[in-house]
Formats: sequence, C-alpha cells, structure tokens
Amino acid sequence: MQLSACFSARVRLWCPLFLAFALALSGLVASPVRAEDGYDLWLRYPPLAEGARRAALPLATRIVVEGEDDSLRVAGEELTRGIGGLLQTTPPVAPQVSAGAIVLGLASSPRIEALDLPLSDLGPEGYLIRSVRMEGQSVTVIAANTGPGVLYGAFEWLRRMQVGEPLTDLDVRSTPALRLRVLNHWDNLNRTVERGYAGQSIWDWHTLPGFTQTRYVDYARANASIGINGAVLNNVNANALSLTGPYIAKAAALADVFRPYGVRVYLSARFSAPVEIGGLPNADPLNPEVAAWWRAKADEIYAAIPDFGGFLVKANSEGQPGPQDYGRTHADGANMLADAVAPHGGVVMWRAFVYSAENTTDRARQAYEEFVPLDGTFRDNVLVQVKNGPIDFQPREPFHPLFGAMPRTPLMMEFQITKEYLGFATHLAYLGTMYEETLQSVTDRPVAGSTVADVVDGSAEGHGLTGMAGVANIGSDRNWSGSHFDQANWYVFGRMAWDPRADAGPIARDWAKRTFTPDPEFAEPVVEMMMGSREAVVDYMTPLGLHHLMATGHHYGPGPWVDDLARPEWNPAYYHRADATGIGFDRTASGSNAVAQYAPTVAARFADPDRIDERDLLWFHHVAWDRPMRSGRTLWDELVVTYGRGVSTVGDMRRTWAGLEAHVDARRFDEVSQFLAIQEQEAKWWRDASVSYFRTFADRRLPAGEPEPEHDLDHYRGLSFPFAPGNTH
Ligand code: BDP
Repeated sequence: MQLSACFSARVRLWCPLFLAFALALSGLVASPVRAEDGYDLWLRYPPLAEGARRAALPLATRIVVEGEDDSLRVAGEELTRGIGGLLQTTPPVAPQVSAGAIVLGLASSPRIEALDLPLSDLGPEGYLIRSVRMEGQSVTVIAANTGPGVLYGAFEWLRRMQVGEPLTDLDVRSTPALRLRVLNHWDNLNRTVERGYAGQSIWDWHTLPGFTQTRYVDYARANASIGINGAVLNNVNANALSLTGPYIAKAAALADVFRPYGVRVYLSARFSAPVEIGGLPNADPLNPEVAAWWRAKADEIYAAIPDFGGFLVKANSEGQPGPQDYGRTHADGANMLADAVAPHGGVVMWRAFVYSAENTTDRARQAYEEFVPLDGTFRDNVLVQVKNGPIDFQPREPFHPLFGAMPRTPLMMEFQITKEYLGFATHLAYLGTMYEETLQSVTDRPVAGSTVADVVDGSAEGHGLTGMAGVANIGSDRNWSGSHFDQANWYVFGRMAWDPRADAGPIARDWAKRTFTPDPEFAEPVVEMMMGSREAVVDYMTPLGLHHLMATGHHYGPGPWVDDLARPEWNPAYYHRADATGIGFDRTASGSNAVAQYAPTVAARFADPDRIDERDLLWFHHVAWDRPMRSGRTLWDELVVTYGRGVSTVGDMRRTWAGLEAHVDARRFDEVSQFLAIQEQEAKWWRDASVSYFRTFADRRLPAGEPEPEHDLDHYRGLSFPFAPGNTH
C-alpha cells in the first residue's frame, strides 16, 4: 500500500493502523515491547531500574573528550549511546568540566597531565578510571596512553553501570596480560565459513571496498568492548587470491572501519602464493626470488594498511603447502615471512597444528616432535600458535605438551570459539570453563608450578610478544553467533585474552546480566547452567578421556564405528581402540608414550591410572572394562552412567530455562528453548549410539536403571547427513 493511498476515502478505515505500523517500524513511536533479536550482543543499554537510574544520573552529567583522536571520539559516542539508553538522558559533549562529568583523555593532554595520575606503566592499551577533583569539580576520569586504552576504559565504565557495580569512588586500573588478542575467521572468499554455524561470512567481499556495512562497525565495537585487538580475516586454509591487489583493497577498507576501535587486520597467507599469484616456479623459502616476492607483497599490503598486523600461516598440515615441500623447516618458512613484515613492525603467527599423512606416529605426538627441535631458531617477530590440546579442539583435551617445552619461542594459545566438535550452535556449551581449565593447567615447565597461562603471557619465559587466538563463531546471522548463548563464548574469549588468569564464572555472570537482565533471579540460575554446560557435552559425547568420535567430515553426531578412512588418524576407531579387553588409547610407555612429552612430574601423574584424573583416563590408558573406578563402579558401568549424566544435565538445563520465561523477551526465550530441545534429543542420540556400539566390545549388561538405547546399532550407523553445516571442503 502506498502512503498516498491513505488519503483516498476508500481505504480510510485501514489507514490509522497502517500509519501506526509504519511509524513503529521507522522508530518514531516507541513500541510497547522491546523486540530483541540478539544483534545488540552484550552492548544492550535498556533503561536501568528507577533507583539505580536516579543514583547514576549525577555521575554522568556530561562527556568531556580531551583531544582529537578517533578512538576517543568513538569512546564518547559509546558513552552517549550507553548513557542515553541506561539513564534515558543525553549528556552534552562539551569541553568545560562540571560536577559529574566523565572526562576521557590521553596521558599527553595537559588537563590529564595536571592530575598527575599514575599512567606511565599502563602500557599502550591499559586504562585508569578514577573519581577525582578536576578544576574544583568531582568528575570521573578515564585515561590511558592511547586512544584504544581510553575506549577500553569507557567500555569498562559502561559494563559497571550495566551490571550494577558501584560508580563512585572509583580507582580502577587494568592492563591486558597479552599483546595480541585476535580472532581467527575461517572465512572463505565465497562467503562460506569453515566450521561456521552462524550463516555466511560477515565479510561481503563482493561489495567491499566500495560498501562498508554498519555491521562492520558493530563488529569492531563488540571486539573493543572485550579487548580484542586483531582479526585474521580469512581461512587458514587460505586462498592465495586474498593477497592480490583487489583483495588487499577490500581488507584495507575493513581496516579503516576497525582502526578507531583498536582492531588490526591480519591475513592468512597461503605459502604457495608466489607460485599461484606471483608466477614464480616455486615457493621455496630459501629461494631469494621467493623471499623478494614476499617482501614486495608485504610492502604492497602496508602501503594500503599501514597498521597491518601480519600473517597467520597453516603450513604442511592437512594438505596445505609449506616449506617442507622443499625440504625446509617450519622455521625457514616462518622466518622468511617474518623478514618480509619486520620492517613494518608486523608479526607472523605460525601454526603448530601439524600432522602428516606419511607419519605413523601417534598424532598427539607429532607437533611436539616437529617443533621442539626448532626452539630458538625463529625470528623475534614469530609466534608459534598452538591449539589448546594435542589433537584438535575436542570437548576435553589435556593441555598441549608444547606449552612450556619451547622456552625460547613465544607460544600463542589457539582456542576454538566456534563449536566444531561441541555440537555446533544448537548445543549450549559455555566454553569459559574449558579455557579456564587449559590456562590454569600446571605444566611444571619451565619451572615447577608454572601454568599454561604463565607460558602464554610470557611471564614464565620472559617473552614480551604474547598472544591468544580464538577461531571465531561469527557469521551473517542476525544474532552473530548462530545462537544467543554462543555469544558468551566470543565474550569470554576476549575477557580471558585480556586476563588469562580470570575465572569463567564471574565472566559468565557479567555476560548474562549484560545480555539479558541484571536481575539475580535470572542471572544466578543461568550462570549455574552455563558453568555445567560444557561438562555435559563431554559427558554425552566423549566421557572419561575419549576423543574424536564424531562422524566423518562435518563432525556432526556420533561415528565411533568409523574405521575405513584413508588415513588412520581420521578414524574414530584409531582414538578409542575398543576391543574385547577394554577401551582407550595407551599413550604410556607401553603404548605411544606421548605422555613422555610432558614435564616428568606431570607425565608421572598422567601415566599412572591410579593418580590421573579420571576425566583424562582413556586419553592416556587402555583400560579393562571391569577396572574399578573411584565411584566403585566398573569402567563399563561408569561409562554408561556418565553418558546418561550428560543427557540428564541437558534435561535440567531445559527445566532451568523454562522457569526463566518471565525474565526474557519472547523471541530470545523461544529460540533458546528450541535449541535446548534439539540438544536434548541429540545428547540422547550420542548416548544411545555410543552405548550401542561400545557394548559390542564390552559384552556386558547396562547398569541397573540405565535405559536401553532407543534403536539398534544399525540404525545409528545408517544415519547420514550430507548437508550438515560447517564443512567447506
Ligand atoms: C580442524 C578442522 C579443519 C581445520 C583444522 C585447522 O576440522 O576444518 O582446517 O582444524 O585447524 O579442527 O587447521
């Protein structure tokens, strides 16, 4: 219907309705129900409860921005937006200081200098928030040495207001423990996303660089709000075209959008690019022509993106090209690229996720064997990027033995945020507990008591170049991450990259309050549900140290029976090794001896079935079905009971969520409810299929009270999902 039609008598009756609808859509009149679709993430600024609002109003009377700086400008904009929503008022942005002003400033600005605040040891990204007297007035100062530092401080001030923490008598200082806090997007140029469950790639390469969506700004805002300062735009299984002129221009357009938010752009580099797009006969890193090609390429990129971060490289892994194609080492390859970016201040993040088709060694051992001998041979601007565990982003893995074993090389942590092996977006699994478990693991290397966090933050080995990468779960879906609760994994990744010693619980609470409501009647049960959620997935998919039992390719659903794939280590049967005597992978001295790659104290614990935490038992041991467990049950009974516990925990999660309807807007409530229902069905599928399969070896009854699987094994083996998402090969 055309608006002009409203003026004709024939449709007069319908017009008031139509106009109201049109006005509501255009935002001119307030809608009685605040529709929520998850787009705002944790940066929602709904009005505070009246008491809190009144108390906060005198603390946000105006915004003073001290200095010309794009990051300061966007910090001011974010405060305006946040205060506008939370306090329902628009504070003026003005240069004069008055009571209740929020003063944003750089250490170098005269007004901030005059306060003589302790800013010098905040580094480039730390911030200070303090309630002070300035020019005779009580104000809140948010100060830092750089614009992004101030922006981080502004977000922290808003966080406090959102969750109801005090805003008076502030004296807050925070500096990031890690230098590189980077998302790895496994996004392809055709907008598919490897292991992505949130729609298409958010990068619309086709319309870049001419068109930059506001979503790119909101992406950068979200990252800045949790301290993420880098984004690798393209898949580690890289296409060389991303290094050609047109794609550099597209990346540059994104870099321009991200810059005020302190987010730098990086690219995954395909090692064979000199051949594919450079016309050279080979990509041998010791060939001077190849090195010159990369230097020229780096110069070209830096001309377009002066603050380009550097390259991420997956080489000689899963069929990707690399220096070993020419008989060279990972260090030869990494150093050649490092020399190309070094004049511009760039870094190379060289992945240690390698395993080879020809190598029959236990896959869990291979990265250590390849990389430890190279310790000390990498250039200063190289980080070796190591996945949290030695296999591949499983629901649970012991920490990677490389942590602590390469003291002369900065090791960067690589976590997965997207949930390839954790049920995709439909399964609610808060990964904060997994990140915490890995980071707080004791390596006892380089010194007794060292933890993974001590290695990653450089303190144990004296490295200044440090970092953490997270494989992003972001896509074109309206809610960014495919599910509302998966936003929490992006959030906790950023927070733990800032502070790898942080605990997962308080971060979950913060997220729940900001994303839904600060009401503890909502937040407390939700936090409890989140905190147990990843363990539930471990229980119903891979209990007691089992791993890599997912179906082939897409990794959707159970496939423990698969044993006919070309490479042994692609087969679940390779990992569980079930037979008539028992189950599990013997990685002790009587087996692959992967355990020897850990510090002797840690190895001794892992190697002893009586001392190891039972959650890791079958990772390291082949165990008899009747072995008594700490519960008093046999291993077989314990296995079945643990699968069942996973399923029943999901049932509890559904009930918890169902009881929270009054606190959540209808759309998000319903979407989460539907996903939890899918999760419960799939948890049961995992349990039933796994129990049906493993009982063919165990040849034992189910423990009393444990239900028979719904179908026979052939049913589960016959299920096929050729179009399950996430697999782009
Ligand atoms: C595995 C994924 C695969 C990735 C690979 C990697 O299945 O798609 O390419 O990791 O990290 O988890 O390179």
